[in-house]
Amino acid sequence: YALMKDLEGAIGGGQFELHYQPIFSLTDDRQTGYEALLRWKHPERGMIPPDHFIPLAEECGQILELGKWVIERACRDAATMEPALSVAINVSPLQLKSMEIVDVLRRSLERHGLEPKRIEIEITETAGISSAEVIAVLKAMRKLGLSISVDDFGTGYSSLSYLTMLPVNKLKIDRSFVHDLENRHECRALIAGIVHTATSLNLKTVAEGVEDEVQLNLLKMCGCNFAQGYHLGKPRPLSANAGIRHLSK
Ligand code: G
Ligand code: G
Ligand code: MN
Ligand code: NA
Repeated sequence: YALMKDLEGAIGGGQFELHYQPIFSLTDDRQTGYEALLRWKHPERGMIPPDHFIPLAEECGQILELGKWVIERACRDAATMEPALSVAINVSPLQLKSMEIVDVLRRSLERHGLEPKRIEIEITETAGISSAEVIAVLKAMRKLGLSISVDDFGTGYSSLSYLTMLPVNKLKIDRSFVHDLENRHECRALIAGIVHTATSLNLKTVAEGVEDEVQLNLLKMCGCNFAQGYHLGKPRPLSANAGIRHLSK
């Protein structure tokens, strides 16, 4: 695996960057923050998407180093944004196995004078998610004042019992459900069900992958709280994002 070898020098070589995709409140159409999305600018192969290199980084253990870089850079960038905006950081399940990530987060927040509520942590539903180690790490993050979201909700782990054990704040509804919202009655029922479940558990919902106005309006009808997607804003480098945006009516 040539790519796996290239990963080793890529952090030091400044080959990674974060792009930011805006997230909006569906209650008042105001932007509430961004999701930070990692990009690898490979010197020979050009832009490599995270779906390709995150699994490699997880396999060779580099994900811990890379994950620290992402946290530090996202906090640095968040400190330059409007104080009303928060930044959501994706973390690999492997980063949640040790308390070290909590220290990394605490130090980055302090270094950049950032209020903890400005940072959200996105975790994915995986088999190990309700292990004692992971629960302890997530609780420590919450104690720091960070918010926790479950990414790709509805596609992963089959048992929902973890929701009663994990200290989470938000569910991010996977874009596959949003994609079929217009054509498939079942998807609308599913999203309404997720929103209902979230509300009963005192959680907020974020819809991902919103690609048109029809989807946006259906999501509002379902009572979804937040949304992101190409229709609302594509992931862009920090320099391209300025100020708080509103959805134009
Ligand atoms: O950026 P893109 O839309 O291609 O993202 C593809 C996948 O890569 C998503 O599932 C996203 O959660 C994941 N991803 C993006 N940035 C990061 C990151 O910084 N860390 C981890 N662990 N995953 C990321
Ligand atoms: O799994 P996660 O939610 O972290 O994945 C985010 C991924 O979704 C990124 O790769 C991002 O580029 C992609 N994405 C963001 N908005 C849209 C959208 O409207 N449509 C599609 N197909 N992908 C999107
Ligand atoms: Mn995500
Ligand atoms: Na997702």
